[in-house]
Amino acid sequence: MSYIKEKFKAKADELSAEVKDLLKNHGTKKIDEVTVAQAYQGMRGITGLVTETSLLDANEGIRFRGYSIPELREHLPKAPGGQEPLPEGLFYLMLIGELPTEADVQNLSSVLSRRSHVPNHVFDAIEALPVSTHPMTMFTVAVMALQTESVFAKAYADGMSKKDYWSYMYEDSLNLIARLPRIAAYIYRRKYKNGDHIQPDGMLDWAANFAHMLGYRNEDFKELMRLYMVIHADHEGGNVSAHTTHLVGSALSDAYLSFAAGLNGLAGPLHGLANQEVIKWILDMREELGGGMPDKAQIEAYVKKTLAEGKVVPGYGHAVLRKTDPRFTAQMEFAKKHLPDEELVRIVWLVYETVPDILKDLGKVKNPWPNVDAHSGALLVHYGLVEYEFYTVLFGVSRALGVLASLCWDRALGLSLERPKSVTSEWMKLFVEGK
Ligand code: CMX
Repeated sequence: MSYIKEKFKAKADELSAEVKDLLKNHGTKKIDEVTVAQAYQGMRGITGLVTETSLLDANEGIRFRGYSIPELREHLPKAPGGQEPLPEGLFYLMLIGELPTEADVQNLSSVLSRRSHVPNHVFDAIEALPVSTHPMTMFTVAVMALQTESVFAKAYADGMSKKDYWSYMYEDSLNLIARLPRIAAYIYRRKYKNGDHIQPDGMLDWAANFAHMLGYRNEDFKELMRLYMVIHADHEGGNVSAHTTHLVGSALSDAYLSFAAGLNGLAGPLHGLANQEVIKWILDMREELGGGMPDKAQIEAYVKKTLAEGKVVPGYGHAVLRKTDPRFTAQMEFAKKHLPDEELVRIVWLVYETVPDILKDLGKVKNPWPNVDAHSGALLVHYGLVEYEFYTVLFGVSRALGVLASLCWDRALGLSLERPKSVTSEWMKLFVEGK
């Protein structure tokens, strides 16, 4: 067994014993109550899930095992000559619960590189779809095609013991993370670059190799991919992609089935697809205003028009956050350092100065501040990745790190099949009448 796997097992055994105690001694303690509104309105604010990898504070934003995004940018190992954290390091942190050393990260990078082979039938499955298919659909189909490689599913069919679930889930998770950049890059090159594919470079780290296979050689773009893969990886357990992966995994579906389900949630416009919606919205605005840099009054008028048409302003608002998303701020800092004069970036910043006040004035929007999706498109366009329909695939590759680390924990802790109770509106009416 690899030392990282051994370390995970030791940590999991320790926490499993503590959870057993918690359940034995405090299992009946209430941690929350549920209102009628919460049952109808997306279960907002109900504490009802356990996720080890990260925790979201409404004002401070996300913390991965206690570390904020600025802290991760400072403490996680970097590529030689680089300044952004390596996503392999974040995966290690989420899985093990401790900051990795440089050697841990290098080790994980080479483990992923060794496991990255994608069987041909996966590419055939992608090729079977029309080129016009949305890249997220191609991505999910490819992950489903890769399910043939699940060692968890095979071991389950062969009759594995409950105590081994974690081990096979760990193997599947690493294998899947290792293969995703190749699959995503294949989809990109097939759809937008006439099928002119680029072979992986085993000397590069996971994110830099992804940038390379997409066709971007620029060192700053590799840095952007490292940062992008870190900040999109996890956002505690209740968001649609994480919750779906966890829910489907609770049926003992393997990592491929569970992650593909999570990706389908990420593909929704209120979740991950918002990153393509934002840049589309900005480009449409610029075109409608005749091109060039709009001024604040023009942006204000365009935002009001969007709202009057009954649409949301993409990239703004959040179900849990109540302040500017630190993932937005991290991208803003990257842009200030690397591309401060990029017009699209300056538009993003001017939108940031304009939108919150308008949303506040509506009186119903709980969070008028930008989320992670408000900034990413402008950075990607700058480096030439203009095909915005592809952006949610990038989000998905990153999200795998968090949801698959969580899935390993789910099986290691022996979490149960998820099955909350639902009621009908008839039941609700009788309940409020006290019947
Ligand atoms: N523009 C316009 N109206 C908005 C809004 C926005 N950006 N954000 C919220 N509102 C509206 C809601 O549509 C809702 O209106 P109704 O009462 O008429 O239905 C009202 O304000 C209250 O909503 P809320 O409680 O503030 O927000 P929710 O928790 O229901 O929804 C979210 C959160 C993210 C879906 C919502 O803010 C939104 O639609 N934002 C735009 C899409 C987006 O950027 N999504 C990406 C989120 C991050 C991610 O997951 O990737």
